Amino acid sequence: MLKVKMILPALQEAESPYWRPIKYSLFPPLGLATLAAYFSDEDEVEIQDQHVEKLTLDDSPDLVCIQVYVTNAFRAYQIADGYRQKGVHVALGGLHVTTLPDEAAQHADTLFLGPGEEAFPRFIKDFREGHPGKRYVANWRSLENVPPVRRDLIKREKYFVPNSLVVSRGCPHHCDFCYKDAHYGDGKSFYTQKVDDALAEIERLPGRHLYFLDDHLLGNPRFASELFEGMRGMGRVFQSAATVASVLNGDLIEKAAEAGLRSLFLGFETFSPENLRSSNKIQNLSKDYAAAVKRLQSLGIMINGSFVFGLDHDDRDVFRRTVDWGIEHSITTATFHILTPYPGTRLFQQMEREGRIISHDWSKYDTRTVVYKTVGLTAEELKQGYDWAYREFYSWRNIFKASFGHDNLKQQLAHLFYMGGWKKFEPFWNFMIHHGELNRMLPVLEKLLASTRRQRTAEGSHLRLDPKN
Ligand code: B12
Ligand code: SF4
Repeated sequence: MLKVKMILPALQEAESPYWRPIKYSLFPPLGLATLAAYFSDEDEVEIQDQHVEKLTLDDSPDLVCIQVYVTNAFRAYQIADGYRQKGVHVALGGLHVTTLPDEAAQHADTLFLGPGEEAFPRFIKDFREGHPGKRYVANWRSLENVPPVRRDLIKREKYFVPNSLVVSRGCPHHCDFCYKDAHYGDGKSFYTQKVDDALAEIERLPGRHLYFLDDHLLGNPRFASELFEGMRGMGRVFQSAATVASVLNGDLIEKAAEAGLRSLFLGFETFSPENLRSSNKIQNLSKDYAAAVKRLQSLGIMINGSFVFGLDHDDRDVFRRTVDWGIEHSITTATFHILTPYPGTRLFQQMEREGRIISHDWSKYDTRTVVYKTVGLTAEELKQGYDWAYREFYSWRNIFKASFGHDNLKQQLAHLFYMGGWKKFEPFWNFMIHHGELNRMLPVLEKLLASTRRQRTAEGSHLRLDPKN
C-alpha cells in the first residue's frame, strides 16, 4: 500500500490583493485526478489544491506528485524541496516541467515530460518495485482505454464548476504563442477519446452542467459531430472553447447547440492580419469575426472572447478598438491577455534569440505583466491599456450597452446577469467561498445557461426561443 499526496500549488498571486478567489475556485485539478486513477484501490491517495484549501505540508507520505504550471513553478519547487529534505520521493510533471526539464530536475526525484497517461503507470510500477527512474517521457499518446478520472478524490463542494472534463488533448493548429506545441513536442499533438468513452464519462457526471476544458472541442469535426449526436436528449448544458473558423464552417455549431452548448470561449486574439500572420494564427486570417458572433448569438450561445494585446503590430489604439468592437457586438465576456511568451513556445524562442525577454521570473508570466521588450507600444502603454480595457469593458455602462444589443429580452437578461455576476459581485462570491457554499450556486448557472436556448422551427431557417425554458 502506498501513501500518496498529489498537490496543485497556487500561483504567487494567491497572496496578493489582486487575488480573485472565484476565478481560482472554478475547476478542480483534473490532471491530478486523471493520474490518480493509476493507483490501486489499496493505495491511500489525497489531492490537495492550494487554490481552494490550505496545504498541509508537515506529513511524510511515500510519494508526493506535484503539478507545475509556469506561474506556480517557484512555489511548486519550494514545496518539492521541503518534502525532499524529509526524504520523501517527489515527482514533478505538467506543462512547465515539460518545457524546462533541466530547471525542474533540481527539485525532483522523478520528472514527467508531456501527458501522463502512458508514463505515469509505468513509473508507479517501477516505484513499487523500488527502482523509480529519473525521467519519464510518454512512449505513446492516446486517450483510449484510460481508467475513469478519480472524481471521488475531488472536493466537489469547493468548486463552482466541478464537472470539468476533457475529451481530447491538444489542438490541430500551431499558433506560435500557444503552450500546445511546447507541451506535445514532435509527437501527436491532437487526439480524442473514443466517442463512447466520452459519452460514458459524461454519464458518470452528476447534475446538468458540464465544462469541457478541451482546447478546441470542434477540432475534429467527425468526433465532435458524433459526440453531439450522442449527447442529444441528455438534457445537459455545457461550455467549451473553439476557433472562429470552426464556428463559421459547416453545421457543427448547430449540432453543438442542440446537444446543449450554451457558452463558447472563442480565440479572436487580434484583428490585425499582420499579427495573425506573424504569430502563425493563420486559421483566423480573413475570417469574418462578426459573422461568427452573429451565428453563435442566433443559436443562443454566449461568447467569451479572448484577445491578446502587445503583438508587434499593435498600436496605442488597439485597446479602444477591441473594447468598442466587443461591446458593439454584445460579446458576453472578454478575456484580455498581455502577450506572454511561455517558455518552450516558438514565440519565446524567437524573443530569446532577439534578446527581448526581460524577465525570467516565471511568476510574472501571468498574462497581466509585460515580460518582454515591446514593439509599437511601450511596456507602460501596454500595461495601462490592458488595465483600461478590463475596466472599460466591465463598466456598468458598457455591461448595459452590450446586454441591450441583443434582439430579445431573454438574451439581454442572461447577458446582464452572467456578465454582472461574474465581475461585479466579488464580495458575494467571497462570502460563498468562505462559507463553503460555492457549489450551491451551480443550479443558478445552469438555469442561466439553459435560459439562452433558441430552437429551430419546423421551417428550419427561422429561430425562436425555446418555450420550455
Ligand atoms: C482549467 C485551466 C485553468 C483553471 C484551473 C487549473 C486547474 N485546476 O488545473 C484556472 C482558471 C484556475 C487557470 C488559471 C490560470 N491558467 Co490555466 N488552464 C486551464 C486549462 C484550460 C485546462 C487544464 C486542464 O485541466 N487540462 C486537462 C488535464 C487532464 O491536463 P493537464 O492538467 O495538463 O495534466 C496532464 C499533463 O500535463 C500531465 N501532468 C500534469 N501534472 C502532472 C504531474 C505529475 C506528477 C505527472 C506525472 C504528470 C502531470 O499529465 C496529465 C494527464 O495527461 C489549460 C489549457 C490546457 N489545455 O491545459 C490552461 C493553462 C494550463 N493555463 C494557463 C495559464 C497561463 C493560466 C493563468 C496564469 C492564466 C491567467 N491569466 O490567470 C492562471 C494561473 C494558473 C496557476 N495556477 O498558476 C496556461 C499555462 C501555460 C504554461 N506553460 O504553464 C494554459 C496551458 C493555457 C494557455 N493559456 O496556454 N487555468
Ligand atoms: S487555436 Fe488555440 S489551442 Fe489551438 S494552437 Fe492556436 S491558441 Fe493554441
